[in-house]
Amino acid sequence: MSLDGYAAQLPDIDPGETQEWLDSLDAVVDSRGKTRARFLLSRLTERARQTQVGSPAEVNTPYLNTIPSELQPWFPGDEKLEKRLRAFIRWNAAVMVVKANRAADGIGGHLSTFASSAALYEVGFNHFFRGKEDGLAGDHVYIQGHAAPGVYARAYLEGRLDDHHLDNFRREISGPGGDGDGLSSYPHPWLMPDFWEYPTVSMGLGPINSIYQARFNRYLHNRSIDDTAESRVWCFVGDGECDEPETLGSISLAAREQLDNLTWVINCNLQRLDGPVRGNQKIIQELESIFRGAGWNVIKVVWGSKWDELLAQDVDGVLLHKMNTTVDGDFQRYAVSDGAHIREHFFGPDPRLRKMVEHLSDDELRALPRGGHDYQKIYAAYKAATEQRGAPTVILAKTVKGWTLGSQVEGRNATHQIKKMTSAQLKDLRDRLALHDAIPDSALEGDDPPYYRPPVDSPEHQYLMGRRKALDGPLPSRVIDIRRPLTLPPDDTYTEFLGGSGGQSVSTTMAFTRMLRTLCRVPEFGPRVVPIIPDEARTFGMDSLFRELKIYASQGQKYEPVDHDLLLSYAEAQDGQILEEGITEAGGLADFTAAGTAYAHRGVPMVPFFIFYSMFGFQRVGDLIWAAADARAKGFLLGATAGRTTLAGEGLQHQDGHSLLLASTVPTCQVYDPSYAYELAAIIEEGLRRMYGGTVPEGVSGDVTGESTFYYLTLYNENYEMPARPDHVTAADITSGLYRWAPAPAGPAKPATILFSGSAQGAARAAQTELAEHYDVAAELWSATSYKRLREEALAVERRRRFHPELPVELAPVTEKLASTAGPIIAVTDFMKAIPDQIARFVPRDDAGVPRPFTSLGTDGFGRSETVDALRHFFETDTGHVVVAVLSSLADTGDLEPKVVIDAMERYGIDPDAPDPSRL
Ligand SMILES: Cc1ncc(C[n+]2csc(CCOP(=O)(O)OP(=O)(O)O)c2C)c(N)n1
Ligand SMILES: [Mg+2]
Repeated sequence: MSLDGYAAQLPDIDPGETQEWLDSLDAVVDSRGKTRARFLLSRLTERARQTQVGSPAEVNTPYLNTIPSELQPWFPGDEKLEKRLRAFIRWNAAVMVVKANRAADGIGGHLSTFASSAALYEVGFNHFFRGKEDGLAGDHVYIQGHAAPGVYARAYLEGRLDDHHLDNFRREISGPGGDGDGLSSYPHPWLMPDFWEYPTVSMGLGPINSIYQARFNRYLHNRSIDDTAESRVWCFVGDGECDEPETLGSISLAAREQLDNLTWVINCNLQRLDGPVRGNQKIIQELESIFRGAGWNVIKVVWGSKWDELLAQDVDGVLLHKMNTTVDGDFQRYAVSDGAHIREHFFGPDPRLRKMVEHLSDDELRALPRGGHDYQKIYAAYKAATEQRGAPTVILAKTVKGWTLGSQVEGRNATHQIKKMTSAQLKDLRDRLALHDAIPDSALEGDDPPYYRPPVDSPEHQYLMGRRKALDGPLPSRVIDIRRPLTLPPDDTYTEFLGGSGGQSVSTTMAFTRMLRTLCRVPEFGPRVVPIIPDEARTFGMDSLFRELKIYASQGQKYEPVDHDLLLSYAEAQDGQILEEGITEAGGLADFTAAGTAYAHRGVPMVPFFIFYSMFGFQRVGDLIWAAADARAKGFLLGATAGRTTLAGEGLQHQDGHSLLLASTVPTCQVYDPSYAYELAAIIEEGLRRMYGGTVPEGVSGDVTGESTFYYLTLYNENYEMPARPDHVTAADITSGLYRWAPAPAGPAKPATILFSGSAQGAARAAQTELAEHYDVAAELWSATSYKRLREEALAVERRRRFHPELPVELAPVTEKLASTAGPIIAVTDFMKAIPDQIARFVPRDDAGVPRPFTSLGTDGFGRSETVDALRHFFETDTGHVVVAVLSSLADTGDLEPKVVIDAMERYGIDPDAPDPSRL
């Protein structure tokens, strides 16, 4: 039994009256049946809503269209022309995929996703989606990745793409024309930077990004940075895609933030890649309850107009009952069945239903369309969505996967991956689309089916272009029009970090917090900084920023915070600057993407700094980071509490020794592991200039505002005195990835070179002293801020030499730098050995032409809960291990007696037979 706490706990002030109501209901159920009872109840709740009785929302409604036909608005378009345009687009989308696969077998492409959603997109393109030609940012439209052929087909009709582009679908490098002018398989701004804006093909990422984009638009508006009132965010989602946790994971935020600037269109074709999405249930009903429960406005578009007539006759509720009780697996079956089967199995069992469709032929029965193919129903839903206030809207549109592509494709379980069509199938498609005049039989006889584009002076073309002109130009279109330029901070902003911490012990995280505050205070530039913090500000010691910068809260702070009397109280404000996302790294990354692409998507460069637990960044939301790179996002990602041994006590799932490696896999990510505050300042200063400064170096992918790149920096929580920037060191030395930090001490005879990064600086420096004091070794110290950069530059040199043997020998920067050092090279890091190993191939050779010994000390293996000292000893990266590594290398080359190494191990308590930490 389920209890309603409300009715059970409040006193009944008139039990007699209550009983009368209950008796009436019982009487209706007995005499008129349950359908009638349900009908009356639903009328009562509707009335209660109208009179604002405040009855709780139901999570499900019957399996019907939300907007009844009598409330459908007049359709303002030219129905005939739109239908014809849809037919052209459908045709070209199919032909480009078919042709691509005839020309290059296995090149892939998708026919059936767009075939099911053509009307959903086209109603948007003809009536709703706003472009940018009025000088504003327009709408943000997230297109389902697999629907790309349909979007190319429309751009072709608009004259934005030509035959050779379509012929080069999925041939981005060579293509038949060999001009590299191909079309990317899916929406990739990186590869088609004038066209695509939102990379969506990794399922679930488009949906979550669209929510945070809508919220970020509100943030910009509330902070008086950009007027976003006219921009709507549209996101097209697959019904199968809803299984990804990212898709539904943040929908409550959209309702909580009252994002009525957000519309989702879920294409419920009931199928995903392998088969039905919910064969045994109904995906539309399931999604309805989830979205209603989360506070969204839900509009179901289930049935096409022809069903309205049948429903009007449904006095016994038998049709509704059948609709409600038929599962999706059966609906899919009906989509592939002939009229006789539908008559027999859907309408057949109940004589009242059978009678209802007596007047319809088998063909008419089969042609009863689903709502998602009915432009009038779609128009009504989109209009209602744009007029909705106070909540986001989701449109659940029922379609057939592969619609119009013929019986061998439509609704088949294999439909998602069908990419070939025979000439006969294409002929059927041509007939179905009534394109005989445009595509004659003769054109389909050979192996090269034609595209079709109506002439420029045709009514179709004029209409198509006229609609887009009225809606401010074509879409998707990635145009960078900087409407509000960014002024970079003056050079002296960073001076305070050059002098060191003056005897005080601080961490790089503390230094960064101070830097962030300084940057936020810079006039003009400051408001463009977007600090993003998941629920960890206190962990990072950044809670001091709450009061000064305030946490963004669209509705302000309606309560008095518990710590209101403290200097550092929890302060929320409508124009707050900090995005405090709670425990969602995915949400923080979606913020980062929205802010980091605002230069392109809104013409307003914004500078996100997203600081997270380094373990929960690339590892946890790596795919969102990959998509941010594809979207050409800019900004700074900061992995705090970095290092496998710098975070005491936390253990295996917290101690990060590999995010630098993961970060190095992202082509546009600049990866740095600084040890000192002045290094951090140099990297941030250079980063701002590279990303947001005016000119882009030749050969680098960028735009008018700077390079399309972003930074990943590690921040540690270990406190030590921040040294001043050594006099001989320039900012360029620091950002180059490697520079000599301290020369070898005078006196000792044997040379060695130690490279350190991040918090490993302590062990390296102590080792230098130990080596000089006890072992007659003079080690010089180098700070390695970015092994990724060193490796990339070395690879570029290697490649140049491979292809240009005629040029004089050129050394990689890292090789050249290390050539000025002597002795064995030992690199120590709080990350995996693979990080320094990135340069192992590029160490210089000695006078005899033999590569100098190179040893990486790092933290391979799972973390442990322990003290920092114990961890560093365990992972073999502490002072003693650095000393032993140097000595052992010297012994290897015969410069030292092995006994010295054994003595040193004893001195530093190293057990030569200790188990290997990377294997435990
Ligand atoms: C994260 C992720 N996993 C798997 C895929 C591979 N994939 C591409 S399309 C598809 C099925 C899509 O089904 P649905 O979301 O219902 O879209 P439809 O094509 O039916 O509109 C799958 C599994 C992907 N693109 N992204
Ligand atoms: Mg689907």
